[in-house]
Amino acid sequence: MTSQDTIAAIATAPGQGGVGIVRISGPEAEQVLSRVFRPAKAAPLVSHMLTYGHVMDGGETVDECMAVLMRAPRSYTREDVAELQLHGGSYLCQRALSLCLQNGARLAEPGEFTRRAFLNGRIDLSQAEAVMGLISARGEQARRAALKQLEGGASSFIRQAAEELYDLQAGIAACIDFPEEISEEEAAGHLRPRMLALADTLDNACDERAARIVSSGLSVALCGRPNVGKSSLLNALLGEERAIVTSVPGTTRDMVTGDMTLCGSVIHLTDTAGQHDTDDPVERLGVERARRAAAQADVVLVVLDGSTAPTEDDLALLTRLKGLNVALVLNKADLPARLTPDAAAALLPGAKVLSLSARDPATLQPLRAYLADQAAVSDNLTLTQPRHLEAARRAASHLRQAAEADLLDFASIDLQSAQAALGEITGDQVEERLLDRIFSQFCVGK
Ligand SMILES: Nc1nc2c(ncn2[C@@H]2O[C@H](COP(=O)(O)OP(=O)(O)OP(=O)(O)O)[C@@H](O)[C@H]2O)c(=O)[nH]1
Ligand SMILES: [Mg+2]
Repeated sequence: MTSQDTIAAIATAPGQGGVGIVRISGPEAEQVLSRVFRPAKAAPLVSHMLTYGHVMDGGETVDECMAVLMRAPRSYTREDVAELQLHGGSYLCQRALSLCLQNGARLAEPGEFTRRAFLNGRIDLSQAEAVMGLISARGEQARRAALKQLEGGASSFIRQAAEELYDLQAGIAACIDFPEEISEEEAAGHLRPRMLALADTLDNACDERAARIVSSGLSVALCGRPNVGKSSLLNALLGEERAIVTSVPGTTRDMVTGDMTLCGSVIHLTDTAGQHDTDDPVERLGVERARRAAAQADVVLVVLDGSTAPTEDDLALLTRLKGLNVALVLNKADLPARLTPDAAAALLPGAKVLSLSARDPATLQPLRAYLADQAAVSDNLTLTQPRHLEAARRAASHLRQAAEADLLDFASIDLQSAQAALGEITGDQVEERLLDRIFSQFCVGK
């Protein structure tokens, strides 16, 4: 696979739409376009200008369309790029694509246009990944983070760190090459604090929780003993009858999930089976799943029935959840209270207590505000992709090893490893296999 060949793919999503776009990129893009597109007025195409005409299969008109040619290097891939803007039907797009393939292009791999943009130096690897981040963003928070990355936020941070690393490596090389000018102790005394400071800077940029929330949303588990109103609360938050609600304890056996967006953040809700001591084998499986969901959640909402006194099952559950990020939801506030917010707060000191009724949507606002607050992450987040965090942590760990090395020779090897880890983020040092893995996650046509 080389950029010597010309690739084509449908760039718009499958299904019917106002327009459907077939994109072509490579040295033959203009020729392929000229073979399948006939402009309404016979005149040469002007780069970056839309031209009205028809897609032709020999003498047969296939569709009326607009075409645009974007000559290199002012294009997405930095190659010649041509696009056909057709009527947005799946069959039409397929037919136009087939024509391009019969006329000199080959079908693009997933992400191949963006891969070419990266290989041709228009964007670095972290920016290429941000393109997919933007496409898959489900809320404002993810969109903002991906755009920042696309604009080079992560790249410039990593490049600055890489510059400091080069300086450190140069310092060590000077000491090894000119031992009479600077002693090893002197150099180490001077360079080690800088290695540790850089390791701290990298570690501080790695906020795994925030990064996970940006990419997958805040995961929230609704837990509690049977019949307290967990499923009712899920439905009330989602505004739809997602889970079955009955007055029979043990109604929910499996997990029921649903997503909502609050202040631009995606909140991933999981309703779980009521947790209590039971011999019923099906319920027990449900309870096990509920416990797993709680352990994996960013926030556990323990639902309590405010119209009854706390039971053994409530207390056992609160004990089991110690150490997790728990908030107490006192449900059924429309009924006479048997458990006050103060009494609930005493059950789990320090936990947030929210009183509401799943039957009255107007009472849910404080819970929504609480969840939005839990999902909020700093706008200054630099690294948000798990792959970048892992590489930055690895670089920091090599820097710490370098700072501890007895001999500068060894430190130098650790610094090279740190440099390689940072290079994986921007794609300066990257194996073909890693590129294959990253771009295979892209959609075809991007
Ligand atoms: N009065 C009142 N009843 C409620 C409220 N929320 C839920 N209920 C009732 O409580 C009963 C149990 O509700 P569910 O939502 O099924 O409870 P659950 O916690 O999911 O129960 P399991 O699935 O069995 O664990 C149903 O009869 C609901 O209508 C509320 O805020 N006020
Ligand atoms: Mg339920």
